[in-house]
Amino acid sequence: MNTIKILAISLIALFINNNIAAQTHDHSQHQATKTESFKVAGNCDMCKTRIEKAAKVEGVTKASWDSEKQLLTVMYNPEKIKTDDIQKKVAEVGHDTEKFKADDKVYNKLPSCCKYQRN
Ligand SMILES: [Cu+2]
Repeated sequence: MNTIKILAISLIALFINNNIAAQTHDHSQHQATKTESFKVAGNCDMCKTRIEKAAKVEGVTKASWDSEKQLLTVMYNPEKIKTDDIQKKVAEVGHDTEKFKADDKVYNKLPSCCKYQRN
């Protein structure tokens, strides 16, 4: 009876330890590169090219915009850049993001096919 108890406790302890080790490992991976998605308004393939190009600044390793979801996914190094700064860059080329609105002047200069609906 006692042996079983000890065995059970050991197993639980082992399980918890493993979990902590896994979490620590995950955390260190996240610090190197982080993946995040945020809303970016746009229409066509031209928008996609423009948005992704604008988002690929230093510290960003990957930028991919989904026109259906109106969502930009970026892989970046949080030590080098913040997502706010990436959003600003995207807004600068005429595309509204979750946090930053593009300048009207820049928006008005977009080709007609790229003039997405604004709120
Ligand atoms: Cu477009």
